[in-house]
Amino acid sequence: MRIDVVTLFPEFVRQCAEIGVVGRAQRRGLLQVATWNPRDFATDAHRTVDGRPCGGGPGMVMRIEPLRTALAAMRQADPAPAHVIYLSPQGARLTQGRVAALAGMPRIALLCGRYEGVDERLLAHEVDEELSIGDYVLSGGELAAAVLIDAVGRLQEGALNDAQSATQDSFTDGLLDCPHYAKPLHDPYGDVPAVLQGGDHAAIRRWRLKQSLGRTWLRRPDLLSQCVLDEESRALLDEFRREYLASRVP
Ligand code: 4FV
Repeated sequence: MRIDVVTLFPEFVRQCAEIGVVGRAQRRGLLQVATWNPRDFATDAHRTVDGRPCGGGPGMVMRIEPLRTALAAMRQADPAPAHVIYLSPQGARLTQGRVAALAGMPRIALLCGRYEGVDERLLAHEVDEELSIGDYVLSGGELAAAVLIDAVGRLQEGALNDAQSATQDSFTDGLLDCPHYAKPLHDPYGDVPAVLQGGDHAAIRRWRLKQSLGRTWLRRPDLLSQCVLDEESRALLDEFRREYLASRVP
């Protein structure tokens, strides 16, 4: 997969994509991240990329021309069509489902805003999709782009040493993840649950599913309402709820 990033801070984005699983995915040739700095495509002496907002108001706005030229250069560099994404609070919320869909594309391009944002005409003519990583305001789209590169990069076939870990991710089945433990089995902070020490993999699978269901019910009931639970899951959730409510009776 190829990811092109249009950003005023290319070194930051490249560094984010060189660490951990994503960095390894790049070294394994599973992922290629390229950056394009609009300032390199500004034609005036001061290499201006921003302008005062038309109609007045605070801050600055990213101008059309350097971005249009940078996007044209990006397309020129590789014939593969790019699905262009603008990261902004006005976008649809990024979900694991959308991440999985994007991870299957051969090429995406991420447009990182700065200042108050980007001239709307550029967005209307060049952007296929607008995505938000959350309802808060960042000083730039680079962190959101790094989030997307990481989420998509780790799903590239062969990126995770144990492909299974992607299938057992949070949200993959719409539920929050179960608790995780490592040795020591006994510690002042508590013991590892006995079921995880018993080697009964069927019981371990049920325990983990029950914990995921219970946590989702407690912490993200909005997610649970979007899930279609099978008979086993309904029974395990009922079991969790009964035990939880019983544990809270003084
Ligand atoms: C953002 C978000 C975000 C808005 C103005 C960049 C900033 C500045 N991007 N999810 N939340 N972007 O806050 O994606 O240009």
